[in-house]
Amino acid sequence: MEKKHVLDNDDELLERRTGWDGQHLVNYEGFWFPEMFLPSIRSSRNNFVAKNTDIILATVPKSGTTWLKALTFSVANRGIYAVDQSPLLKSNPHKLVPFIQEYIGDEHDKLLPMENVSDPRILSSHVPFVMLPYSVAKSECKIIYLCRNPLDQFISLHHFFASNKIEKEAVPLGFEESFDMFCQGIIGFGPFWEHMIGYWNAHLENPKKVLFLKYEDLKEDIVLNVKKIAEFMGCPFSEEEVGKGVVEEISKLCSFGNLKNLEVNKNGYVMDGVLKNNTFFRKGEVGDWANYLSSEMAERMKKLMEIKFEGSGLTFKI
Ligand code: PAP
Repeated sequence: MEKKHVLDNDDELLERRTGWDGQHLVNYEGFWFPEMFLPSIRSSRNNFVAKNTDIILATVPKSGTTWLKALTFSVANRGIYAVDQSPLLKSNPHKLVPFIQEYIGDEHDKLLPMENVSDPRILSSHVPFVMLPYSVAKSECKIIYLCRNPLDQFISLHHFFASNKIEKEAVPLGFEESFDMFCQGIIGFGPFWEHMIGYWNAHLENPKKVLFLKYEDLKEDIVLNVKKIAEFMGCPFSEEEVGKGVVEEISKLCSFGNLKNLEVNKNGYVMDGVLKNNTFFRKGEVGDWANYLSSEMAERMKKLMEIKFEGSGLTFKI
C-alpha cells in the first residue's frame, strides 16, 4: 500500500519486521504497528484534543470493531434516526465512525474535518491503552474496549489479509508461519495479550472510564450488552423505549446477517479504497478457529493465553 512514511531520524533505530501478509511492522514502545500508520498515531497522540463527552471505541483488530461502531452509532443517534432511516443502511460503519487518525494524522494524510462531527463524538482506535492520545486520560471522555478470543481473532485476520492483499506485491507466509508470528505477538497493534491487559487493567482501575466488552458475550446476549453500552455512554434506554422494543430493533439493525446483506456492505471500499467493505463481514461466529487450527496449534494458543493472562482475571469463552 502506498503511503508516505514520515518517521524521525531516531526511528531508524526501531526494530522492524515484515508481517505475515507483507506489511511493514515497526516496534514502538513495546508494540508492533503497521509502519505506515505510526506517524499519524503519534501525531494524534500529541494533537487530538478529547472532549469530556467523547466516546472512544478501542479494539484489537478483528474483534468486532465494525459491530461496535454500528451499535454505538445507533445507540447515540436513536433520537435522530428511526431504525428504518438509519445511515447504517447506506454507509459502512467505518464511514460513520472513523478512526481518530483519520481526523488528526500527520501532515501528509488526507484528513477528515473534525469540526463537522457533532457531539457526542464517537471515534475509534486500534492503539494500545498507553498509546491513546494524551488528552484522553486528562478528560472525562469514556472508552469502550472490545476484544475477542485470540483463536478466532487470528482466523479472522488471516482471512482479512488474504482477501485484501494490502501489500499487493508481497507473497504472504504460510498458515503455520503466520500463526507462529501471531503467537510471538508480531502483528499490527500486538502483542494481543499486552493490548488486552492494558485495557483490562485500566477498566479495573476505573470502570466508569473504561467499559470492557468481549465479542463472545455480545454474541451470547446482545440485548443485555446494548443496554450496558447505552448506560455506559450516559444515554440509558427509558422504560418506554424498552417496552417498545427499541433495544431489539437496534440489535437487529446491527446484526451480522443484516449488515452483511446490505448493498453498501457488499460493494465498495473504506480506508482510501484499500479495504473491501465485504471483508468486514465474513462469518461472524464464535469458535470458527476449530475449522482451521490443528489440535497442536490450538493447544499452543491455549497455553500461551494461560501464561499471559495468569493472575489477571481475564478469561475467554472459546
Ligand atoms: P476491524 O478491526 O478491521 O474493523 P472487525 O470488525 O473487528 O475488523 O472484525 C471483523 C470480524 O467481525 C469478522 O469476523 P470473522 O472473520 O470471524 O467473520 C466479521 O465477520 C465480524 N463482524 C462484523 N460485523 C459483525 C456483526 N454485526 N456481528 C457479529 N460479527 C461481526
